[in-house]
Amino acid sequence: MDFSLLWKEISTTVDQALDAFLPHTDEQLPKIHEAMRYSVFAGGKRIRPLLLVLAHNLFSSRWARCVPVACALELIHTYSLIHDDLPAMDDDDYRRGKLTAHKLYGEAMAILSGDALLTLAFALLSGEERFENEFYLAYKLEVPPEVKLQVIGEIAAAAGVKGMIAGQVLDLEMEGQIPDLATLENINKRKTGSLILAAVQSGARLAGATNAQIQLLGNYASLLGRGFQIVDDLLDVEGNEEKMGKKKGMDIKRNKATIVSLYGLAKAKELRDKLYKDAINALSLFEDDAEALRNLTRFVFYRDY
Ligand code: GRG
Repeated sequence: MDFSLLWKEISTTVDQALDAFLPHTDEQLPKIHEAMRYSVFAGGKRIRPLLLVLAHNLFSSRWARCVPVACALELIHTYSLIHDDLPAMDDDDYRRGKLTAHKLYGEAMAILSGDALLTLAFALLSGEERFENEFYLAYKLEVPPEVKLQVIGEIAAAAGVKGMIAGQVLDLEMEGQIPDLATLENINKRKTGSLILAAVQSGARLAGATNAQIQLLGNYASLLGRGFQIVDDLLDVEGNEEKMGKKKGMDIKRNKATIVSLYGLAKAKELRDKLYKDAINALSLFEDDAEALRNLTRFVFYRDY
């Protein structure tokens, strides 16, 4: 199948499932429900769900069972962006061309909607019974309980204080300082890389991959995570403002150290190109089965938004 059609199919299914799992605005507490929905449907690229499904598809084509996990990853990602945009963190007014959650709903509601998305993600992963709706039944996470528990644990660790939160804390603590490359790579690995790694490894695990195969894919995902962040840094200098839905130059304005500010544009691009080649090589074992994942890898490394 053509890659863009496959992307569309996966993201449409994930969006329909998210719509089914998120509380509706006509239920109690309409304001927070509206805020949660606003951020989840604000135009994200759905890269993490896509990674999960494509890693799964290397071993099995029954990707329907990935849907609850794909939704959980997107909910966690969305929560992290809502909190990252808050005045206490990056203090951004716009994301994806739209007002950020706290600008529209106020700071307290934005914090709570992020908290609610994070907890909803784990309710969804656990298969809590109120999700016995049409979507949950169609896309049930039918894997052995020990696999399910392992996936939940890995995603929790990736989002937690040794993963994404650690990265954010280290990032905040570095403000106004110039880190060396190893420090910066460590921040990026945790802040951006951990959820990407969890997406790829969970996808493989759900499909019944062996530990050795999951480890191998982990090498690929780590390279992808590093590349993802370098490209994010490059986009801040030369991305497409209209497509990104935000202004360039924010890292420079905030005096934020990035791979680009440390090494300059040319060296950052050299590193991106090297990581891209390494990531593609890391997939060679999977031959033709990894074609879709190669397409996504190319998009991540050379995207303009
Ligand atoms: C607040 C706990 C907490 C963590 C925040 C992820 C993060 C940590 C901060 C976001 C800062 C940032 C822009 C990091 C760069 C990598 C990244 C996550 C970019 C956005 O991801 P995309 O491009 O976003 O997948 P879309 O908009 O497509 O969903």
